[in-house]
Amino acid sequence: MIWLKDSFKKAYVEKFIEIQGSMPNTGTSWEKYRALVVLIKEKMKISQAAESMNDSSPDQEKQVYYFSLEFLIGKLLSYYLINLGIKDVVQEGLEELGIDLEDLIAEENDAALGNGGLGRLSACYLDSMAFLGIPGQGNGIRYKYGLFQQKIVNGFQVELPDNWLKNEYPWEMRKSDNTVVVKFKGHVRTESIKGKLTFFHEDYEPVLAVPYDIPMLGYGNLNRINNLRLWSAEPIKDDLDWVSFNQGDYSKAVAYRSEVEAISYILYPEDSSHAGRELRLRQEYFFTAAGLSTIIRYFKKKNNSFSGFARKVAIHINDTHPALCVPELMRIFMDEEDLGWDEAWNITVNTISFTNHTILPEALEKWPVEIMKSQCPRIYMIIEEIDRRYREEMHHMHPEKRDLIEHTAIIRDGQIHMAHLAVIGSNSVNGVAELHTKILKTQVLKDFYTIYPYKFNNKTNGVSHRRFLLEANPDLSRLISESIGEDWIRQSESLEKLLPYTSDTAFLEKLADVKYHNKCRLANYINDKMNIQVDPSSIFDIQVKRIHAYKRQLLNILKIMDLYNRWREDPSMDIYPTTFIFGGKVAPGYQYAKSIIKLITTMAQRINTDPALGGKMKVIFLENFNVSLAEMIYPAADISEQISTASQEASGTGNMKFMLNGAITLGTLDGANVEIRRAVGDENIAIFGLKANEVMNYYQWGGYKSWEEYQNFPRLKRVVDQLVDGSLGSSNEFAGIYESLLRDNDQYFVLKDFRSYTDTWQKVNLWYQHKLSWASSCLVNIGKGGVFSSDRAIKEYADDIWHVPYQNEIPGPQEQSG
Ligand code: T68
Repeated sequence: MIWLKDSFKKAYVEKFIEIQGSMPNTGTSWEKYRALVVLIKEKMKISQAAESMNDSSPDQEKQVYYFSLEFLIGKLLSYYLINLGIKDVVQEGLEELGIDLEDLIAEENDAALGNGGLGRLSACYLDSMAFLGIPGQGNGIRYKYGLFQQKIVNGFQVELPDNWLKNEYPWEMRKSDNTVVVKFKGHVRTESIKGKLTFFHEDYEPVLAVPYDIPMLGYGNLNRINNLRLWSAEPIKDDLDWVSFNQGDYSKAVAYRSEVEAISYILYPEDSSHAGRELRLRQEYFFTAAGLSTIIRYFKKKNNSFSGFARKVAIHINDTHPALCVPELMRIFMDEEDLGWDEAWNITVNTISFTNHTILPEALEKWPVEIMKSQCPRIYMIIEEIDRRYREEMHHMHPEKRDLIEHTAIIRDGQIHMAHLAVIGSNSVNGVAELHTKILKTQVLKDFYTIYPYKFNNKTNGVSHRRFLLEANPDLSRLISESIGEDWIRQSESLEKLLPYTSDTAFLEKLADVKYHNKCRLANYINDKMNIQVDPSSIFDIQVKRIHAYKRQLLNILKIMDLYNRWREDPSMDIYPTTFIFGGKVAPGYQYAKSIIKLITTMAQRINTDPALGGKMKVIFLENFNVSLAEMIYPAADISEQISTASQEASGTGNMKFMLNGAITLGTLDGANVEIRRAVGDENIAIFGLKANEVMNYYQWGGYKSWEEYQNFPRLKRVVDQLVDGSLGSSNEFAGIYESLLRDNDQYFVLKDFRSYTDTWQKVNLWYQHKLSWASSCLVNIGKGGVFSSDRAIKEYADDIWHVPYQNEIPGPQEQSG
């Protein structure tokens, strides 16, 4: 689809008049934005049902369904204009109409239907599937409220609702015709009919699942427009309960309505803990059941037997949140399609694959049997039966290993272990970086690894380099394309062609200019938003991600406190001026992490207003870190802080986004940092701290005494004491942090790693002063970043897990013009 400027202008004006009944120059920015989105959708003919458009052949091509409670897609307009190859034409055409495209882009809400890494990963994966021509559909929830918006008030996080659907969301299309009913509660009546046990789910609470589809457009690939299907929960009658109304019980009817609407009301803001709330379980069953019913309906249109199901359908579950796919698919096959247990089980296991994203024990999902039984009684029966058969089979295979069975069973101590259900019910279990997969095999899921070694595999995460480099960093993209051509946009590994330029001074200077320009952009934003001036020629040392104890923002701010102490003592200290930038949200109930924000903002206030420093240090906490802000931050970074306690960060993906934009990683050997180091070489990354096996040995055998670290290093003792000795104000705000370090023996080894962290930071600071050496290392990071593209990751999923073909040679948008 290519427009010439004049035909675009004509089409746009006509569309605007059609929608608004007036000329564009009379409209608001919002109206202009909406008209542009509607025009693009029509032009691409994506108002048709995506499934029929992609697959008109009688024989169904294999479909991949990516089930996730989170899709953090961010803004689409600007990105889609790039993917369609029409951004320039549209920009110029609008300009001639007196409209600034940037104003329209600013109107779009950032769709924040996710918390962080896991949610953004699913968005990147849909992007790459569309690009690679894989028929891959997302399945999730259309939350009325996305992740809260963060304000910083008096240094504290305050949460505001994210009412992203307040205006309409023009990318989505409601597909009422595909509405399905999901059944909750009630009870199951069992009857033997012609010698066969038959199950009737009675007195259930019906919930309508109404799908809204968002088109997923890959770069240059218009033959394949995929679909993100998000389900909204609605009551079955417009206003009143189907039963209670007839019985005159209005309050019950109203309760029914709000209970139903609650299901898709809000995204849970916890990114790393499991609270076990009933509503969360209802969300999980809701989108799982609705998604599966779509899959079955579509499959039945094209096939008359289920025997080939797993050859035509791959269902991927993003963490355990959609693990009810296992019993629900069993239920459909047995109760609705009349298959026997064994056949249903074979198909189910062969269809489903599972990714684990965390080893934090508090994040592992467990549901009390009682909640499952009351919300999903039939599903509970099936889980019980899966568990019974699993135990029986294990007993036959390993009669001597009672412990093994107990450790791996699904139901234990009145709880349902969702990771166990997911492992047993799927054909593939993958971790998200090599180290993480190894920890799964040898620690967290080691018993399962002995039982099903063939299921385990690694798929190191990847990020959309088109979103986080091509779109986010236009100047760098231009420099790259001018030097090595445009192949890298479609083949991220081609970025390696940049490597010969590491000794080209002129090129390195251009690279440094681009970085400087991006830093100015961020500095202006900071000035506008916070009225703080930061020096774009200072080092931008950045840590942006969710705030969590294991990610150790604390280590970073203690380092800053230490530096500040030393600088005040010795103003002539040879340290290059640095701007420390933080950003990230905290789950509203996570008090400890909230106090970390307060510590950062307290130090920021102090340092930024200290005239004696002469601006050598600044500390910035950027509020409301989200996808759009991220796209401005990564291109402006010199140092990428990836400092989690080794073994705790499954992969990280911010590390990859920073790298692709030419930042140097300062990090521990954790998650994908390990692979980043291997890719760039020791001399192009700064690594410090305990190794994963050292940390795990301490966890297992003890032997760490944080008190000793504190006592033996005066600089460290001083910053820890400053948390509670009144230097930061009279309140007792940071006592909890202090206690976590000393009384609770510093679970995340902040004190243990402090010395090597500050030493390494100082070396990096010196290194930065050798401009060419630094720029050359930045370039190595960009050149080696291609392997961390989600295209690579998705090809691996397609080859090893889903067994679907993809296109390797995809023409760019320009070449498709006709
Ligand atoms: C992240 N996990 C990992 N979880 O922490 C990160 N959890 O290392 C990894 O790179 C990323 O997944 C992608 O694999 C999360 O982001 C969640 O967001 C989450 C959400 C709900 C419940 C539990």
